[in-house]
Amino acid sequence: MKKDKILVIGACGQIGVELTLALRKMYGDANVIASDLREEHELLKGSGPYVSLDVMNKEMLHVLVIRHNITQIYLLAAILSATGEKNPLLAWHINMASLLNVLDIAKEEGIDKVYWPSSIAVFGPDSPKESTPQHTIIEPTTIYGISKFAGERWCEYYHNRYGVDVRSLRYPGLISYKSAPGGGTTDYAIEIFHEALEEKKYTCFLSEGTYLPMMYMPDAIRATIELMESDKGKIKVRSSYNLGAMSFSPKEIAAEIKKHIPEFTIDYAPDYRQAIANGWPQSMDDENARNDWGWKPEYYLEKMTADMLKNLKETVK
Ligand code: NAD
Ligand code: AKB
Repeated sequence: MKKDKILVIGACGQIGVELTLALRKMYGDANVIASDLREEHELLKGSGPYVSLDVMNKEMLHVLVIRHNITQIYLLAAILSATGEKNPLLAWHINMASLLNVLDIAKEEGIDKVYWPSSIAVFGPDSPKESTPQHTIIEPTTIYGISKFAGERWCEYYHNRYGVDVRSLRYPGLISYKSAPGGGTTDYAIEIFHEALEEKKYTCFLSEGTYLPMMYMPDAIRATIELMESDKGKIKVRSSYNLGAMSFSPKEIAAEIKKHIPEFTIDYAPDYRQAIANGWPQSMDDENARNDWGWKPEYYLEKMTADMLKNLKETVK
């Protein structure tokens, strides 16, 4: 078992639950402290220590880090794209202050490693849409994307200026069955499975031809851990790595689900999230991640759909 003490902030969210459980397997239950504003998630209960924490409270966070001799911090608390557009100033405030609190404490306390996710949302309408490169025009138009891009610059700055070993991935839309998504534009790709099983029909808030980069949660958890476990010298990108797996449209995922549930139907009623999706890439070029630390996805549309339906059916039973 590895000797480290890890703090996961935002542990009750879509990624946090699964990442915390994966880290507990690797580092030992007692060595991974889950924390969140919300009540402890059902799947985390009994699996290890849980602390109620508002990451905006820097003093409290600092005390927690010192008291538990924390050596690694995973910061997952954030306001996502769709929710962010409803209250842009709040989204900016939370997304930036949470990161700066963590980076600054990491610098002060000599934390070994920090993980903070960015997103495909850093790209904007003028970025290339297909196989969007690591380095290209980055002019995000959502407050979420703007905060992620600024966050990337801060990560690189803290690494270059203070030597903080902070690592980051630009996740695509993440698809999972264990924990619910938290207010994103890509959430349709999770809702569609629940509605297909429960109602046999789904009204999608994006139009049928909206292609977006997506990833199945097991791949995202593995990518995160592989990045964090890589030798320092292999990490050449200190802002955030492009990360890719699959790209599909609502029409394509509906057709894939129909192979398993023939009576399933879909219709479309695009709302304000369509404009957000229109500004994002359709697929990602993740060559840097592949070359630097060996990234390779395992799930594409067909395999992910079969696995989602199998697991959701078991959960509903
Ligand atoms: P989520 O909304 O599901 O979870 C975030 C968690 O943070 C929630 O449990 C929430 O209660 C907690 N939180 C919010 N404010 C807090 C505060 N002040 N103090 C402590 N906890 C607080 O989000 P997620 O989908 O798990 O995303 C985690 C990270 O990954 C975010 O930075 C997000 O931008 C990024 N990301 C997610 C996706 C995706 O598809 N899920 C894609 C790209 C990037
Ligand atoms: C969102 O839709 O906001 C997230 C993301 C791609 O960052 N899923």
